[in-house]
Amino acid sequence: MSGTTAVKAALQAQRIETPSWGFGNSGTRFKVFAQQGVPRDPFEKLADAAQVHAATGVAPTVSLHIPWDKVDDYAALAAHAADVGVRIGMINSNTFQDDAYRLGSVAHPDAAVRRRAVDHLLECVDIMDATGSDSLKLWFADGTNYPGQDDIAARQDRLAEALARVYDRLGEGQRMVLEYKLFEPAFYTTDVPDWGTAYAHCLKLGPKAKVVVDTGHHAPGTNIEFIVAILLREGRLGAFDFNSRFYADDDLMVGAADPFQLFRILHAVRAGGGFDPAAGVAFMLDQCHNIEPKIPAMIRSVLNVQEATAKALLVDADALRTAQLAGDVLGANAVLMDAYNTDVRPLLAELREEMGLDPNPVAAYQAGGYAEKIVAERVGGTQAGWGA
Ligand code: LRH
Ligand code: MN
Ligand code: MN
Repeated sequence: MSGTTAVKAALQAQRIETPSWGFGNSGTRFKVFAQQGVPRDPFEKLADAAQVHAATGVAPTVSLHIPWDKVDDYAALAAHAADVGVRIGMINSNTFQDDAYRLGSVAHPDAAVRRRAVDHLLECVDIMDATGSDSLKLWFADGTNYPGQDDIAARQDRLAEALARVYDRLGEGQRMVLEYKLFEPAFYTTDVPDWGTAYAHCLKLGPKAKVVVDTGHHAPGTNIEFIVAILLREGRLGAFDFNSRFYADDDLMVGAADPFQLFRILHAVRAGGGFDPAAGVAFMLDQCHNIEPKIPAMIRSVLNVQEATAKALLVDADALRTAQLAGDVLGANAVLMDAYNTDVRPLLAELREEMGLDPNPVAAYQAGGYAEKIVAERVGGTQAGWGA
């Protein structure tokens, strides 16, 4: 295989998962701007996600968030997904929006609240069974706001106990991925604030527990590619939640704030063998589009990941190794920058034509008439998440 053929094959094999909540209305705590034509239920969210897949050819799965995507019949939801041309991806749990969780969920000091949270997580595994999803994504808003509010280590014990209960419930071919976040909504301590804490819990649980790297969940200046390299080396990188980070957890289009960082992260993925499907790394978007139209923004995000992936795949690995081993600092850096500075859009356009797709997915979507159709048909779309 020529170099270009191999790069195209890897790009065609990459899968980028879209989040159901990214298709609903979204905003900040100051204002949610309603848009016309947004989905009114999970079925319509899947239909919108199918548009992203139809335009890009690489987004065949959709993450659900429970209870935002609660339905009576999950098998029917999975069947609908298949009908419109997608599949159910990860099941995201939600232990942060009930009044009961004021002091936390699985790390709450009251055993009754912890039980309620664990019951929800077990219900999410039932939903995995019903939809054919293979992954449970766990993010906990648990933490404290004030020094002395609770015992830091005791909260870790409670968290570990809950995780073990859910881990034991996982069936054949199912796994859990644990997401960390530095702060928010808790401001003093967060119970899973960083990759080290997530990794320590996963290590104790067993091989079906992996870490999720949400690119918006770090302190400014954190070297995310280093984290990626370490987790891949340990076989514990489960997934990415991609989004941009201008200031904190912005959840805007991936690659918008810092496309070079996205390239560096994906270069670390490639260097660690993370593009090999056997590595089991899921590439997901975790975004909410506040002011821009949802479906084209999601398509743009998929393209941003693809473009950064293409650049990472174009890094001349042999030349890089030679320069590294020779201690050629500038030469090694130049190999990386040559790949980053390559315009990969013609290559991706060519690949899409080979896949029978329009070379310009955003334009193809806009010309297709779907946006006008949903504006005409849908009245009263739902909010992405909080308050839905
Ligand atoms: C938390 C988070 C997590 C949630 C999603 C809606 O900030 O990144 O992944 O499930 O946002
Ligand atoms: Mn996330
Ligand atoms: Mn987040």
